[in-house]
Amino acid sequence: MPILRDDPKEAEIVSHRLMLRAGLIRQSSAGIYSWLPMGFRVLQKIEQIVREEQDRAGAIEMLMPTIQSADLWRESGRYDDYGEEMLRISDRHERDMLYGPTNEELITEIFRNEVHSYRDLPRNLYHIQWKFRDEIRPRFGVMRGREFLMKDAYSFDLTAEDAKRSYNKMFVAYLRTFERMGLKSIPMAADTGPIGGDLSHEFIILAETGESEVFCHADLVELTAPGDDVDFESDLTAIMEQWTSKYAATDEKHDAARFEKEVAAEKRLSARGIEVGHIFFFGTKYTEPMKCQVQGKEGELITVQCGSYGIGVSRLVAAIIEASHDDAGIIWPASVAPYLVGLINLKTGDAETDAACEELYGKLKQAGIEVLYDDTDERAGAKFAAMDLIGLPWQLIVGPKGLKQGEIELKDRRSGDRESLKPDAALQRLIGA
Ligand code: 5CA
Repeated sequence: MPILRDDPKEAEIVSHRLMLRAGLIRQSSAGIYSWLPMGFRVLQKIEQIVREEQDRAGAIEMLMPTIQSADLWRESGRYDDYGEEMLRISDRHERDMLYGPTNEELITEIFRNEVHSYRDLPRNLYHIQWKFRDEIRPRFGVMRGREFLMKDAYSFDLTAEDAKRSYNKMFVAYLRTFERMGLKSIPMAADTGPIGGDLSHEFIILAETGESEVFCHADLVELTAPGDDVDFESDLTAIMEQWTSKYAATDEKHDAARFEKEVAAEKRLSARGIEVGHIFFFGTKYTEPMKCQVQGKEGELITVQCGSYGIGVSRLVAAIIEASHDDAGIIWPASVAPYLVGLINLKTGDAETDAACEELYGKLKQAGIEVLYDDTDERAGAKFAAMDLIGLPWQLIVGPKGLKQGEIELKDRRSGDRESLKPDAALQRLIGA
């Protein structure tokens, strides 16, 4: 947990600064990072929320490799189109390979080889895997990296109408996913770029440091995501209507005249945002050239209708920090915090304090609560600063003075409120948190 006292010079935005200072990441080369233990824990928490919501929506997890064969990309026509962002590699036999920037071709190949009947559709397959894009300007740490972790899902349907249903499921799953991480995401009509198709939404977190310029109706900020009782097999059009009938567009799709006509002046929100997810419906863009077909009821051949759905898993670590921090450091929402509690021993080496801490540590672990124990020899001030910087939701502060009264302190990182409690009462509070 290498903590930096001073702001690193290379970091331009607060999340990058705090990720370096709190010891979450270290740069290995431009736009490529190592995840240190604390950062890795957060990355895994985020990944798990993404996984649970994909599974809930009916998508099935798998894993595809990072290295792909260029031949597949020649089939779809994207090998030349993708340009310099693609990292091209040749192996010892001088075969052209590449580090995957996305997986439409590879999943389409798997699908066409393994699935032959209409009975196997619809199907949505996803993986959580590292991607590489040789960005011209990697910047802001993991916000725009060259190597980054993405969840990408791919849906396969018989008709465009069915495909729209698959699209809606992912749309709703995304609203829930980001809300569980304490983020307010707004879906916005978006450009499709090199992925293609004509129906697409970006999921945007409003933040001053965001790279995208966005325009939307202010009421969208007030909406809450569907609850965990949402039935993904039911008709989701009412939810879609609620979230897409009001104006919301990214810079590339923005139409100033329409914005002014559809949105009253006091409701016009123009802001900056971070793109944490992007979903696409592109029909047969890949299945047509790659001849991915299944047999229909009458034995006829049907070209499969597809969409793809991405979430920037590593980018989310930075996005959450942009949305949740103060002058002292990060404030993790409990759902993604590396640990729920930080236990601070104010006088390491003092037998009574050590014993009280050890006992609390044991009981917390036994109750299944993730706890980080600071038993270093640092002075109290440094321990408080470090604990605030790394931003665990709760702090338990144990020192000889309090113990004389039989009490310890419980601090809420977000509000800063501190309360003196008997150790057992503090434990109960955390078990209920
Ligand atoms: N194949 C589609 C969907 S699976 C796709 O690749 N979409 S994407 O290009 O929009 O990327 C999906 C998500 O990955 C983005 O919304 C963004 O959150 C994240 N992302 C894209 N590029 C980067 C990058 N350079 N650094 C960090 N995250 C990125």
